[in-house]
Amino acid sequence: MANYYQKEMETMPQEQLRALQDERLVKQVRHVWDNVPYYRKKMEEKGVAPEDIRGVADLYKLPFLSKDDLREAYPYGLLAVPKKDCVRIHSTSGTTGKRVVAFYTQHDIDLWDDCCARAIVAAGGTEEDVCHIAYGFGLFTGGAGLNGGSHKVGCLTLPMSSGNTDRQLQFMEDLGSTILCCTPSYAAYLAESIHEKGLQDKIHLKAGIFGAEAWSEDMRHDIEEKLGIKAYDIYGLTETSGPGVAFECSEQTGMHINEDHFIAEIIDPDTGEVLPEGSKGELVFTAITKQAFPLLRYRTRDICILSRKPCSCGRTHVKMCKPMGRSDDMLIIRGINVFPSQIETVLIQQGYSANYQIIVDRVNNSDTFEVMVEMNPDMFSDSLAKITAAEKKLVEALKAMLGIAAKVKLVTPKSITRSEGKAVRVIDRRKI
Ligand code: DLL
Repeated sequence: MANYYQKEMETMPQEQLRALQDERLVKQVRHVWDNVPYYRKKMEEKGVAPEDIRGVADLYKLPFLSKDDLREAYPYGLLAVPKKDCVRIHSTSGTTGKRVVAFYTQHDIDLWDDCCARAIVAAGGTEEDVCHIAYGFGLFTGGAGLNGGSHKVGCLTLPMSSGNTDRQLQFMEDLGSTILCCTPSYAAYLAESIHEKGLQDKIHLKAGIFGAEAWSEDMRHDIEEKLGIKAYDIYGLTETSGPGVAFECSEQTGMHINEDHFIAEIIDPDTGEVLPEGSKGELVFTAITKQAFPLLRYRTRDICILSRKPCSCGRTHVKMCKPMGRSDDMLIIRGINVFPSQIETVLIQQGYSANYQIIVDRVNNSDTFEVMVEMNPDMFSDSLAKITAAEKKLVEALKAMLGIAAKVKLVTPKSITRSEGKAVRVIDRRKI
C-alpha cells in the first residue's frame, strides 16, 4: 500500500465539490425520509418534502436535529437501516440514561476510516510509520477511529488505548513509535513523564494527532517543544462517526472539513438563522454519505468560524477554526463530556441540596476538577472523620456517574455565593 492520499477528493475544485454535495444530499434526504419516521415527521411538521431539496442551497429548509432529539429517539429511533445491517455501536461518555449511541454499517466504518486516514496523511503519516494510538478504545470513538485510519495508511499500528503511562513509554521506546494519537492533555502528560525520566533521546516521535477536547496554541507549542514533534489538531463527534470530520494539514491554521462527506453550516445559536461565511456561530453538520446514522443538520453546540481561504497544502475543503466554546453547558474535562445537571442529580440522590460549584482549571497542561458542595446543616457539627467519609462517598458516586474523578469539598451551609440571576455553577479557569 503506497501513500494513502485521497487527492482527487481532497483537492477537488469547489464548484465540482458543490455539485457532488448536491447530488449526495438529494440522495441522503430521500434515504432519511424513506427510513427514519422520526425525522420524516419533523420534515412534515416543517412542510418540507424530499422534492424540495435539490441541493445545498435548499439545506436551510430542513429541520435541525439536536442532542435532545437523539435522547428522545434513543436508542434506535434514528437508525436508517435494518439493525442486521449494522456492525458497530459507539457512544458518548456520559450517564447511562443520557448516552448518545451511534450506529455504523461496514460501509460507514470504511468511510470513517478514510476520514481518519486523511488526517494521518496530512500529519505526514505513511506506511513507514509506527502509529501509537493512546486514545481510549471501547465505546469512545477516538481509539477505533484512528486505529482504522492507521490501518488504511498502512502504518504499523499500536492500539495502546489510554492509561498505563509506564507501558506507553516502554512501547514508544522499544517499538519506535513515530506518530502519537491521543488527547492533548494526555500528550502533555506523556511529554512531562518523558522529561522526568530523561527518555528524550530514546523517543522518536515526529508528529502527534490530538483532539477530542479544546487546547490552546500555547499548549501546542509546549507539547511540540517537549516532544520534538509537530502537533496536529483533529475534530469530530460521536454523532458524526467520531474523529476525522476535520483535521489539520501542514499549515496548522485550522482544520479541513471532509466536505465530500459532511456539509458544514454556521448558524446563530439563538435564532437558528444561517450566517454568512466568516461569521462566528454554532457549527451544524449534515452527513451525506453515512448509511446507518445519517444525521441531517445536526447542531454540534460547538462555536466556530469557517474559512474558504486557499490553503498552501492544496486541499480545497473548507477549514474550521478550533472550537471557541459551546452554546450549551457541556464541559469537556480530561476528554470526558460532563454536564452540570449530572452532578446535580448525584448530589440530590445523595441527599444534598443543589448548592454547589464546579471549578475546572488546567495545571501543567492537565485538567483539574473540583466540586464544592454545601453540607446539610445537620452535618455541621460532625467530626472531621465523618465529613471526610461523606466526601469520599460523593467522590465515588460522581465517578460512577461521570466516569472521571472529581475532588469533592464539603463546605459550610450557605457559604457558596447565591446569585441574583442564573446561578454560577461553573467556574472554568482554563485559558483556551
Ligand atoms: O471527542 C471524537 C474525537 C475523538 C475527536 C478523538 C477527536 C479525536 P465526543 O466524545 O462525542 O467525540 O465529543 C465531541 O468534543 O462536540 C467538541 O465539543 C469536542 N471536541 C472534539 N474534538 C475537538 C477538538 C469525540 N479538536 C465533542 N478541539 C465536540 C476542541 C473538540 N474540541
